[in-house]
Amino acid sequence: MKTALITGITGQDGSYLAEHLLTLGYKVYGLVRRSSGNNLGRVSHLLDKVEIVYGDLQDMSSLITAIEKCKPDEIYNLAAQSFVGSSFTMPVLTSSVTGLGALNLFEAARLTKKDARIYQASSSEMFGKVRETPQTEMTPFHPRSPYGFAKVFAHFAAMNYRESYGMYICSGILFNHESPRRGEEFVTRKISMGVAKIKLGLSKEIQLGNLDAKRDWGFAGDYVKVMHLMLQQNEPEDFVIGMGQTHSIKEFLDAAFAEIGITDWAPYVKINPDFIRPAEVDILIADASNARKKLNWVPEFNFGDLVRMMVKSDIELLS
Ligand code: NDP
Ligand code: GDR
Repeated sequence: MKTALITGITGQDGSYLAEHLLTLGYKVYGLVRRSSGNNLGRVSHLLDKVEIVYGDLQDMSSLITAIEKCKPDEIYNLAAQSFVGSSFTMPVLTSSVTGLGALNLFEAARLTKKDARIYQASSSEMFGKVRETPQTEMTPFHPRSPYGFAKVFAHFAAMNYRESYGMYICSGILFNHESPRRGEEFVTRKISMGVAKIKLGLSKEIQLGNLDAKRDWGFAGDYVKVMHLMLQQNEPEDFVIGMGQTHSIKEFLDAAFAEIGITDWAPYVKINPDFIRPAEVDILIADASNARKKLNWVPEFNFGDLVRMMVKSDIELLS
């Protein structure tokens, strides 16, 4: 039986990845940080199947202790301050957790379990002000937020630990992926939740920022499968993962409101300048042909399926 340690198990991806690895017969440990409230909501249904170890990416000794305890064959580093908007208000914390935190983990693994295979959650936000379209593994980075530059730091740290110490570390450069478990501050969930509230008469409007930005959106449940595949190759390699289709926020609104029979959503959407960022990533679109070819990765859910799933789930949740 293989053993995996997931940092960020309480997040969107962590919960889906834990389910996937349990299905594959893994012993799963999850690193959880201390909270004054309950941060185990997304994994509450798994608590009798996974083992929780307490620690924080900012505290290297807690990572060493966790790795010594779990002796993982595979480590999935999903923990991060992952919200781009908040990274502008908390740039130092974001850099410390999302950037230096990853380095703490690589160093802890090097010192205690150098042969563990490591997945690093890199991001399409590293492409930022894109130098070419679509983006591949070779596209240069130009991050546009503290979150973006923290992820670039972690990405290059991963590459250097691979090259300097021969460690098996892969970075998945994942484009946006969403689900009914997405945090409510992200635009897709904000819209699916807002549309559900409007449908149920609980709210009259959704307040948003820039509606012209375009993203390559997929389903998180599909994307966690590729994280596992990346760690099963003969040689470690970084991969771009996305659907290869881009849609604007306006198109997401079209599809989400269509689910409740509204074709003209303009009366329900207000622009609030508070949600406009100091710098924007205008358009992202992935060329994931390398992953499709080498990892045989085929996502099940398309953009329409995703929007439908999220709106339906929020209507059920609020009903
Ligand atoms: P979430 O924000 O849903 O989850 C983040 C996780 O990190 C949570 O479990 C959170 O714990 C944990 N965490 C935050 N700070 C710390 C810390 N200091 N120490 C330990 N754990 C911490 O993110 P997602 O699941 O959406 O994303 C997973 C990873 O993939 C992240 O690294 C993200 O940046 C990256 N990524 C995500 C993409 C996406 O579209 N979803 C695309 C590309 C990359 P708590 O529950 O206590 O807050
Ligand atoms: P993103 O996701 O920044 O791409 O990062 P988010 O959903 O926050 O924003 C996507 C786009 O929507 C625009 N937008 C708004 N965004 C939010 N959150 N709220 C709004 O009201 C709003 N109005 C318009 C944004 O300006 C942006 O252009 C996500 C995170 O999961 C990262 O961790 C991950 O690395 C990247 O995806 C890939």
